Amino acid sequence: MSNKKIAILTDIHGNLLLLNAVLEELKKENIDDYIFCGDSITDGFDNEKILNKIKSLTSNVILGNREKSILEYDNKSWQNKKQWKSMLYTYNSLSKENLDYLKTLNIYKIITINNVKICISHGSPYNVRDLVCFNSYEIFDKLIADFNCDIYLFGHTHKEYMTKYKDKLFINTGTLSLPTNNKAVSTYGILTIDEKDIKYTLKEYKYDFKKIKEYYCNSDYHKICNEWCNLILYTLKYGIDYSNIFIEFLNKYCNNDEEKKNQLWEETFKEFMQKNNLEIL
Ligand SMILES: [Mn+2]
Repeated sequence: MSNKKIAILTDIHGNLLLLNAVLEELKKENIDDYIFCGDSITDGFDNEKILNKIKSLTSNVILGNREKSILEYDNKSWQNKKQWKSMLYTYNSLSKENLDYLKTLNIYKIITINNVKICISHGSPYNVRDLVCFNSYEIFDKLIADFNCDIYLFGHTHKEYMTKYKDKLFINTGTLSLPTNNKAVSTYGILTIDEKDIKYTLKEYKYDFKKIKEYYCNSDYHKICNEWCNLILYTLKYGIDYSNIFIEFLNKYCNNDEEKKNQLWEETFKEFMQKNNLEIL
């Protein structure tokens, strides 16, 4: 049985620049296969190219909450709603071929490599939006009972960890493009599996923010989805989850009222940026 080296990538969120940069780094590693743990698209503009790339690399791909939202879109509720501009941008940018490709994906997948059973999911195999952390032992116990795998892979939280529990590995490789640990880096993982041993390494890729800024600011996404694009850019610059922090800030005024969110979107965004001393790009 030969060594197998597997690269694990998650939460690419539409950033082809970082996907390509990390794939370039992985060329040095002699990777045998890839695993993608969801949220590959939305929040950026290269959604088509990313799906084409992923499809060409592997079949170890599952749905994140972002892909699931795209698939469940009713073709009307995001129209003329500023808070949904970015999601609508992604939906409109996808070809029928790639929408059909997304329909073939499940929210979890179990694969076997050198007799090691790996469960791939985004939130969890139960729900794409589950938040599984390094110490979610109750969920770990349920997963062991329900799926009997050796390794469980997650995405979604953008927080990397590796927990060994009851002789199983529970791993989140973080995120390629929306860091949250006050660190402007992409994180991904490499699993090496041979007959007797499983080795896991977390990798960091330090990107040049200037290039990221150029990449976004030269796109039509920056014009069409300017507010969201700014929040994504500052998340990348500082490793602070500005998009979620902004949504919480907006919700204080809107109580999840969709019409109010639409009305207050722009002025609340300006207020938010000012309060955080962030210049609008
Ligand atoms: Mn997610």
